[in-house]
Amino acid sequence: WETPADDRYRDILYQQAERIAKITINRPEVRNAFRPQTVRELIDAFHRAHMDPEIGVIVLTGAGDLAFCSGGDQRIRGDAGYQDESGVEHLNVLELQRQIRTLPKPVVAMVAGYAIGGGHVLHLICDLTIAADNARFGQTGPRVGSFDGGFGAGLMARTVGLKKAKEIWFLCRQYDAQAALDMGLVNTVVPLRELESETVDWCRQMNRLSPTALRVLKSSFNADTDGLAGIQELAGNATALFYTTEEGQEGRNAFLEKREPDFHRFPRRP
Ligand code: 2NE
Repeated sequence: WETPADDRYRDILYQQAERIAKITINRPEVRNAFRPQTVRELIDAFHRAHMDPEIGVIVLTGAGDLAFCSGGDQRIRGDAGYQDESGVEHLNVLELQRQIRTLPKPVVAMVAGYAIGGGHVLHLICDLTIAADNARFGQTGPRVGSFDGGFGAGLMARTVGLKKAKEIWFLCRQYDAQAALDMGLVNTVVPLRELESETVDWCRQMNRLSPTALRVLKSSFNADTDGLAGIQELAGNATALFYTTEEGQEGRNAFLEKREPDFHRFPRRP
């Protein structure tokens, strides 16, 4: 990676190269479990990659080979939720899920080792998942007194089918990389030593394609699931494209020139 990880973060790393941003959860001592600080930093890093016009694709991963992410840090889970440094209980991981889902660039989960609990939902939310052959997937919520009934349940069902999604949540089993591939939970499985190069290869391929086409497609995939918010995303892309047309600009120009707009010259296409 071209840039050294910068030191503004404590729990994550942010690097970039070749129009790819790599965001790494860096808490290997707890299998990359997240705490409020981690989620806060992830939200900042994704916002940074979102806003950077040099970045076309974002990779989310975990430090080391043992885990992508093991979900919420159970050590700081108080009686009413996950506690931050000042003892306030909040996690905001649902906000992070929505952010990954709606930001207009492909997000790729690069998974080595465990993607478990809330960490499993994070890979699910990403647009694509490249798994190493040592990857293991699963939910633990009903075992540890938790659940994710939002995208964690609904998007899971849309991804692997309703029966399989219920099995994943109701039995809390673990699935190896091949089983995950068979049920459509990941896009490909590669030997661990090839994980990074394969992921970069997929990112390079996407970076060679039309960013606008990828952007509109991503919002299209969300549109029906996300109801009006999904339509808003898709329609926002239509508005942005309309702004680039002479017809859109005529409205602005007429306002600034204090005259009536002249839309007659624009075709009423069939
Ligand atoms: C991930 C897994 C399967 C790994 O097992 P293994 O055998 O490879 O490692 P081990 O020994 O269990 O873990 C290594 C160290 O990491 C800590 C462990 O406690 C252990 O620490 P030490 O004993 O060495 O001090 N660790 C691992 N995961 C942790 C976690 N999530 N929080 C704090 N410490 C953790 C195995 O470790 C495992 O099953 N982990 C727990 C997974 C889990 O239940 N996560 C929470 C699910 S709920 C959730 O994420 C959630 C939600 O449902 C809704 C909203 C938001 C979050």
